[in-house]
Amino acid sequence: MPKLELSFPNGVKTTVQSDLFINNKFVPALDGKTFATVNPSTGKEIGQVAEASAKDIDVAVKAARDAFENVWGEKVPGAERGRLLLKLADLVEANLDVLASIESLDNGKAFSIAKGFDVAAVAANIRYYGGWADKNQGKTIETNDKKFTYTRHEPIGVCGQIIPWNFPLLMFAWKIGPALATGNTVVLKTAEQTPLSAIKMCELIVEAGFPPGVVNVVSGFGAVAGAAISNHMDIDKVAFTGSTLVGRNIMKAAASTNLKKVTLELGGKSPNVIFKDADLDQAVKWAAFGIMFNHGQTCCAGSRVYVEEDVYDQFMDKMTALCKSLSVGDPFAQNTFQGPQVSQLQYDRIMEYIESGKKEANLHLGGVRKGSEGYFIEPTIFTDADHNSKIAREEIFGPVVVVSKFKDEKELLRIANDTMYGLAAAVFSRDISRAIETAHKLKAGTVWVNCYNQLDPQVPFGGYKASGIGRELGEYALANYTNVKAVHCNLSTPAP
Ligand code: TXE
Repeated sequence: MPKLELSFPNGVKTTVQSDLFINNKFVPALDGKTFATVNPSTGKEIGQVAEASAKDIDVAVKAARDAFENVWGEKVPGAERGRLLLKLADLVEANLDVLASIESLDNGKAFSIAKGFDVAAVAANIRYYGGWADKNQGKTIETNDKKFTYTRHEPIGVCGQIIPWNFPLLMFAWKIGPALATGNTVVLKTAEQTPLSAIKMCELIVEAGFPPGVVNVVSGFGAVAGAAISNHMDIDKVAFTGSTLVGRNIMKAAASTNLKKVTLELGGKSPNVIFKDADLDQAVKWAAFGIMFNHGQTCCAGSRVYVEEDVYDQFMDKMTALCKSLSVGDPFAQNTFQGPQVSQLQYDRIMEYIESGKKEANLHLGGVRKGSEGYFIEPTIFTDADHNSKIAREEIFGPVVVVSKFKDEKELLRIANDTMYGLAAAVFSRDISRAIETAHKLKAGTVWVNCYNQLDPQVPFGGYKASGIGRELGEYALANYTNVKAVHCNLSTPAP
């Protein structure tokens, strides 16, 4: 298929392949199908990309299997795998503007944020796992002096990876980094809303020198290409980030096929607790960032804010002023903080929540579309929502926050933890004992103290309860991509 010729308002020009990436080659879908990727700022098509079917997944899996058996896995020393990952990280940095421009166009996030946060973090994550590639070791285990026993951390094999559209390139890095460092090969499906930045990355994967078949990237839809991955009999592990609903389907598919290993990173409805002794100006800034960053399309978004009664009015005044001041608009404009939601479907879902919220709570700010084209929504605050209302319980995945006041700390903790989710939480207080005690009582995989949305490649991320299974990032993620083999060597015990 022809390459897409892209030129951006910031002067960057580039081309992007529109095909599937299998065996280090760009190839059209076997049945020639394509689909449109849309610019969410305008609602207009950017171009057509290949639409993978189950047959294409078969081809990609075969490439990944051949590579695993012959040119990757334990065939390649960790130091060499690490060298390639470090080279890839350097190439990402050398192509920062191009990658960030593509991300901004296809997803709608502000170019400055795509560059300063997303793509910078992509390089940092890949580099971090490059460092791990020759350091993930087993143990020798003492049993008795007639035996030598040890463990090996072996790669699992072919990994299917299915990613969402909210951080297209960063999720790509979170997935391939630990998988490749530990010697697995990959068939990764991008989200149908945002296929372009990952396809561009594939050019860098070739340039870095990864052997053919180690990384295979397919664009396509969840019900077809995604389901083909989770049902595939020759995929050894599936890693998924997306909705809780689809996460359940992926587990079911794994259970009813080859019991492939499953890790899931799913939704959230994260509580953010502001005590009266917090530095209120800072707490307001972090709380606004906690929910409005990435247009609310963040799995760990602080969508439920609980403020201690004594400072509630003050908090609301400051939070309202701050949210009003956020600049919503063209992702390529210099001061933009918030761009459009990713798609018409996501826009509609959020507006439906806002409509239901109007019946259940007090719409304090926003709640309306911004402009006349694209999928822009004004930062929205609800107050006086019952804890059991839909907007207080369900993941909205948009720039919509529910702020409530609390008096009793015990009751607050009960409400904060009364959710099916457990991805993240935050607490603001100047009293460090109180903050840490609260952090320990919140049932979430990540708790931020006096900050929000802080992610480091070294620190694990993942969910309690229905927010997921397994951990990404840090040393912990390596365990999701290795089988532990125990080897018992008999030194001198005669047979019984
Ligand atoms: O997610 P889906 P959607 C949440 C958020 C959002 C909601 C719906 O609340 O509003 O999910 O978003 C692939 N088998 N999150 O509809 O459908 C799909 O192609 C295999 C939270 O976009 O879960 C895409 O690649 N794969 C979240 C990926 O799954 C399937 C990020 C995510 O899409 C599939 C995104 C199937 N049957 C949404 N169906 C987070 N945790 O960060 C779809 N997919």
